[in-house]
Amino acid sequence: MRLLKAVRGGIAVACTTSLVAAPLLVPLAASAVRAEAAANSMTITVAKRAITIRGAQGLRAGRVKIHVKGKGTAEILMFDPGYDHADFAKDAAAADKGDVKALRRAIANTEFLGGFQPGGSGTVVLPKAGDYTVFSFASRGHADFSAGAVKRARTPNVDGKIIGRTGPKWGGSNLLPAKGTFLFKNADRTTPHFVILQQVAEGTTTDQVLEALRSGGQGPPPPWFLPGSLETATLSSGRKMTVNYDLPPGQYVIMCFFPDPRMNGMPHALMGMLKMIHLS
Ligand SMILES: [Cu+2]
Repeated sequence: MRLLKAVRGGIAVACTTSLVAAPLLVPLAASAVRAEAAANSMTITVAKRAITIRGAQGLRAGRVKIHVKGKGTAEILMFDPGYDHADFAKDAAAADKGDVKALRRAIANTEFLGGFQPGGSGTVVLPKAGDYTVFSFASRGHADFSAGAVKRARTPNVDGKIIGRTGPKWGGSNLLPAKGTFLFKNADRTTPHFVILQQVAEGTTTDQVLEALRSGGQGPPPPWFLPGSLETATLSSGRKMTVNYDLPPGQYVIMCFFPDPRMNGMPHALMGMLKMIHLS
C-alpha cells in the first residue's frame, strides 16, 4: 500500500509529488458543526498521535453525517469477527512493503465504508448495529465507536456521481458543478476504490497523466498540473458515500491509487483507472 499511503500523507504519487499537497478544499466547518448537534452525525479529528471522535454518543447505524478535521484523511472501517485494528495495521504495514498476501487479508477482513480529508464532510452509511473503527494513514492512533440499530434517513440530494466500475474504470457524471455534493459509489464487485480529483489544464489527456505517473515523479511537476484537488477515503464493493466539495472550476482527472493484489499491488491509476471530467 505504499503509493496509497504516500498519497494519503500528501506526499503524493509519482509525478504528483509536491503537488497534491495543497488542497483548495474550502472548509465547510461552521455549518457542518452546527448541523451535527441535531442529526445522526459526528466530528472526527485526526492528529498524528491520536484520532478523536465527537458526537458518537447515541449514534445509530444507517446514514451518518461526518465532518473531518486535523491532519489526515479519516477512514471508517468495519472488521470481520476475529480481525481487529491491530491486525489491520499490521497487514497494512506489511502490504506497504509489498506483501500481497497481507494486502489480500486486509481487504478480505475489512469493510471500507468511506470517509473524508481534513476540512471535508459528507455522509457514509454504516450497514448495521455494531462496532466500527476510524483509521488514518496519517495517524498512529485509531478510534473505535459503536452504532445502534439502523436509523432510516433520507438520501441526500447530489449534483452528480462518481462510480467505480469493474475494469477497473470510472463511470458517472462527465460534468459537475464546481461546488456541491457528489455521490461516490463503488459498483466494482472485485476491489475497493477511493477517489482523488486532481485539477489539470484544459485539454490534458489521460495518456499524459498515465505517462507522468509511470515516469516515477522525477523532475518538476508537469505543466498541466493545477492546484485544485480532493480525496476521499476508500469504499469496499457495493458501498457508497456522499461528498461535499468546493473546488476551482476547470478540468479534473479522477484517479484511484488503491493497490490491486491481482496486479502485485499496482495502484489502479497505473492500470489506467483515470477519467477526465469538468467542474463548472
Ligand atoms: Cu481503485
